[in-house]
Amino acid sequence: MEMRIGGSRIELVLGDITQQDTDAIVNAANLSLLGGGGVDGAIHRAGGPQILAECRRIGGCAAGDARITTGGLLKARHVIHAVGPIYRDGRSGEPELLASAYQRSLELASRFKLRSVAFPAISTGAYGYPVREAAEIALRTIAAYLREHPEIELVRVVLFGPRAYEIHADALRKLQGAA
Ligand code: AR6
Repeated sequence: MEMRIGGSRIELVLGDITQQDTDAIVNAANLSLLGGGGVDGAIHRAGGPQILAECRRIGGCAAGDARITTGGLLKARHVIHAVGPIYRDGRSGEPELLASAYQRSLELASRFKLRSVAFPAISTGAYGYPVREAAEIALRTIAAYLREHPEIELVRVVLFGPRAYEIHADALRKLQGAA
C-alpha cells in the first residue's frame, strides 16, 4: 500500500529491514548504539563489524535522536540509528520522543542527500509501544516531513508481520482520508 505526497511517496511493505535497497535503512537502536536484539541485532549481523566500529566512535545517542553510519555489507549505503522511547504509560513524553526519532532520522537523510529511506516500526518491539498508537505517530510525522521536503522521494515502512502491516495500513488510510 502507498500514499503519494507531491512527487514523493510513503510505502508500506511486509518484509525484513535488512534486505531493503533504499539509500538508508533505519535501526531501532538504544542509547548505547552498541547493538541489541530485534532489528538492531539483525542489522549488525547482516551489515558486519564496520557499523559497530562507527557506532563506538559516535559514543551513544539520546532518546528521540538519531545518528548515521555506513551500511557496511548491507544493500543500503547508510544506517541511520534512531533511538525510540521505552513505552511506560503514553503520558511520559513517549509520543513526542517517538515523533522526534522519525523526524531526526529524516533530517539526517536530507542532510546526506539521500532519496530513499526504510524504517522499521521503532519502539514497537522490545520497547513495548502499542503498535496502533506508534503507527499513527510514525506515519503522521513522515507525511508532514515529506510535504516540506520533496528531496526525499520514498519512505518505506517495513513491517515484520501481517498484524503490524494491517495496523499500519489502517493508520495510512485514516491519514489519507484526513489529507
Ligand atoms: N525487519 C523489520 N522489522 C523487524 C525485524 C526485521 N528484521 N525484526 C524485528 N522487527 P525492536 P524497539 C520488528 O525490538 O522496540 C533492541 O535490543 C519488531 O517486530 O527491534 O525499538 C535495541 O538494541 C517490532 O515491531 O525495537 C534496543 O535495546 C519492531 O521491528 C531495543 O531493542 C521494533 O522492534 C529497541 O526496541
